[in-house]
Amino acid sequence: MNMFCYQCEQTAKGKGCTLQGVCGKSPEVAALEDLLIYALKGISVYAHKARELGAKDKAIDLFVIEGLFTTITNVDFDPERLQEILLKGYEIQKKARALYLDAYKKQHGRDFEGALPAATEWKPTTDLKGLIDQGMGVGIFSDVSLNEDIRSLRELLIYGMKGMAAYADHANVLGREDEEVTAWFHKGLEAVTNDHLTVEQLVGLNMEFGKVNLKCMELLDKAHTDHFGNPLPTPVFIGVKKGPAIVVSGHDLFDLEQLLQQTEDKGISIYTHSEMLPAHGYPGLKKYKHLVGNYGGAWQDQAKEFDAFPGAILMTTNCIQQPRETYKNRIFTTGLVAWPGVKHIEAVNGKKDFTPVIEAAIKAGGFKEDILGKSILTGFGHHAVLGVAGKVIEAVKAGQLRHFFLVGGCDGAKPGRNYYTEFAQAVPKDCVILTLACGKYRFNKLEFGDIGGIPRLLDMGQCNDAYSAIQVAVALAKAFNCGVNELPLSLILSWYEQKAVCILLSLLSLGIQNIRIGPSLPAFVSPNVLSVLVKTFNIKPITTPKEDLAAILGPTKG
Ligand code: SF4
Ligand code: SF3
Repeated sequence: MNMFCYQCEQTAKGKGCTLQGVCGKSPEVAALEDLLIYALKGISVYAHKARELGAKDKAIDLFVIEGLFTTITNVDFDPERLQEILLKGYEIQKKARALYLDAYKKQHGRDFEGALPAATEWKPTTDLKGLIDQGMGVGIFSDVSLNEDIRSLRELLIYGMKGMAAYADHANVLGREDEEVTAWFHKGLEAVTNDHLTVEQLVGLNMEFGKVNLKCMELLDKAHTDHFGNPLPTPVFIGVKKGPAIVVSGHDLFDLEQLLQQTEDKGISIYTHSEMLPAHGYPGLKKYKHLVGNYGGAWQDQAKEFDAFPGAILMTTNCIQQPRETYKNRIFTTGLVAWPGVKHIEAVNGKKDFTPVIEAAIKAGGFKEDILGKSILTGFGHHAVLGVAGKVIEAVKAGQLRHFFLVGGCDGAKPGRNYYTEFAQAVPKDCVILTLACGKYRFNKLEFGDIGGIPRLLDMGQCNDAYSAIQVAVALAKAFNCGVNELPLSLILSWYEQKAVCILLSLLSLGIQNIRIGPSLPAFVSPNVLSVLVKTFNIKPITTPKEDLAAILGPTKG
């Protein structure tokens, strides 16, 4: 076996990528990412123990958050960049050790002498080959004798924390932090090195994590709405405008804002791509006249679409795929995204200079003529939806609005994902579909109409805006004087990468039941762990749109 990775839905044969990642991750990158996770565990053991003694350090916290984010599917494919991160990680480890040992001595009046997990002793070799060899020895199955349920629950927690790290990082660049969220990264990573934890304790920690992730999504929601204003329902143009163009992908709204500022009055049109679509709803971003529209579909269609895009491309977060040679000189990465040979825009004192992207856009020439297109709607965050809550509640009470479906999550390349298109199309006309994340591209260009002025398809935003969906569900439950599980609301989720894992854990931690999940179940969930989830939360895999709709609405009505 060259590598082992099963963290995403696309994993080979539904079991694990062992020769090469289906995502394009090489065994070398897989080993370096395994080593990074190992290094982060060691750092967090110190950081967690230091925090218990009242000592903390911002550089350590940020390194762990960014390190986790780096290992999310489709973020960093560059061995040399990973090498740099690992070498910095060793410096951070030494800092964390000193922080803990000092705090210990201050508290106890003597030196610490106990034993700590092996990861705390990691020392890198300086060459890339040596680091890859080290990484091969610390992967998911390095401890073959580990109980499979313990392994499953540890990986579930690590993947959830990777997702939360992305959200914490986005909040961080906007100057927001929450002590409980930050501290939990260290607590969680320390817990997965603890050989004494039982299955029950790890299940409990996963649920506790779900609550903390909810707090993190709330933090990011606040960071976004304080900085950019509350999203407003907004039509988004999906044609193109003549002239030079830049398309911006990923989730980082702050990157988009900086690019919009730097391209004002330059005659360049800015387009959103994939998870950047909800940006159009924010007053602080929609005010820029040259933010003209949304280009293309979800991430898995990028090679063909970027090829055809006569401008520059900026990837702010996942999901990047191997760039074709035809556009390799006009695609740029920033933040934690990296691809070997692709130009990276670094932040200097929190600010980014996008001049190379702008120059590449001008050089590429842009669109030769306007291409008319229709508009799609976005901007239905919790503020907008709750603003018309009275109308919604009335429609439900009058029997005009029968059921809400949250059909959302990640998109991906598998043919089985047509389920979500067919499901949305089969939802009866007296029901509303809430959606979020990039899975919406399966159906967001179709016509759904409205129910008494309430659009039947409400785009609530990015994956992190699952927070909005939860807020709306809680408010509806309050209005109808029932629990969220008693609402006429069903969750039909699609997952691909680790942000979906943290969102799922948040939903479960709130006690939300009957979630349907697809297109397949996670390979890292062991049969016993799955049976706990099924027994406690009645989680189920999707079947067919017809069968699932009949089960939810009743056979005669569906
Ligand atoms: Fe395979 Fe997904 Fe891991 Fe990539 S991230 S190597 S596709 S399991
Ligand atoms: Fe999509 Fe990659 Fe997950 Fe934020 S952009 S949802 S897959």
